[in-house]
Amino acid sequence: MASLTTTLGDYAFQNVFMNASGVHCQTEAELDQLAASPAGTLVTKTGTLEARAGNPEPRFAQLALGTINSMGLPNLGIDYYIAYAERFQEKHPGRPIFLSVAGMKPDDFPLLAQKIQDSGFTGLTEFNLSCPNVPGKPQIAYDFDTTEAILAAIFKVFKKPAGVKLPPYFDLAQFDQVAAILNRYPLTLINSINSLGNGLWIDPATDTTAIKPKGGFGGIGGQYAKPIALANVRAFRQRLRGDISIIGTGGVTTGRDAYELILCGANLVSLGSILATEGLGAFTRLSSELESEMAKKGYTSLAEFRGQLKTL
Ligand code: RRO
Repeated sequence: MASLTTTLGDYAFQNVFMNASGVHCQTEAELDQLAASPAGTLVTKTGTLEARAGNPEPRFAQLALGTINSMGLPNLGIDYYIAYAERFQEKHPGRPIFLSVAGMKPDDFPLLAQKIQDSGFTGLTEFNLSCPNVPGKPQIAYDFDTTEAILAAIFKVFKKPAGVKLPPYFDLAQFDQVAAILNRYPLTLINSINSLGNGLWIDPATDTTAIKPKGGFGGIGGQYAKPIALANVRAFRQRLRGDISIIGTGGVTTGRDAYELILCGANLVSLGSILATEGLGAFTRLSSELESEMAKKGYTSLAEFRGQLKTL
């Protein structure tokens, strides 16, 4: 029987799947439902220093092969998610979870880091450097100088396990540059990739965009993103220090998709669009499909094929 247990840094998880931040994780009720699902762990909605309402609706739409969103960082604020995580730890010792956080400006990042550092949180923190949807704010991790400055400021105060959520990159020189920066900091993980920023979908019947914010531009997820996600996980696995683990995110719709992200080097696999579309049942279906794929290939553990992509 194939096992889906996995490790990331010093942490162990009973199942390789988790939610992607933003999906089913804004409120305590949603987070509790994730905790009761077969997912191996969970991440909160990206929290900011102050709670935010986000962008005007409609701001999410289902597309033929995925989703488009311009949520605009709606969240209940970092204090809410830290308090949730502290309660969760009490109730579920030995089940590490992730906080996701983002600054509305670079100077917010060390303040967020300090709050988490000063809290009782013992899990992992994902600093989101790649939200594509706040009007007027660029995706931080496309600006390498700002990325480096933020990492330097975070690690001055932050001593707990930390990672960064990255946008998709498309040029091998970018992978070299970003990996060189990341390798200079005591990161435990990266999460690759966020949605494909600023896509546009047009309704053929009405010639209208699918969502309202930013003139219809939004982050694209689902099957559209899978080949980009595979390439990003693979490219970073080849360039990052061995002690930096990877959460693979992007376009996972089947167990085979998850298998391929693990072949590229993923330690955990997160579900975004498919979780939004299918609901929590996606964890059961994908776990069973991944087990079948492993059985077909003769594997009983993820470690046997993680990172073992073959090339010609
Ligand atoms: O809230 C959002 O609009 C959002 C965020 Br913070 C993100 O990181 N990725 C995304 O697709 N949407």
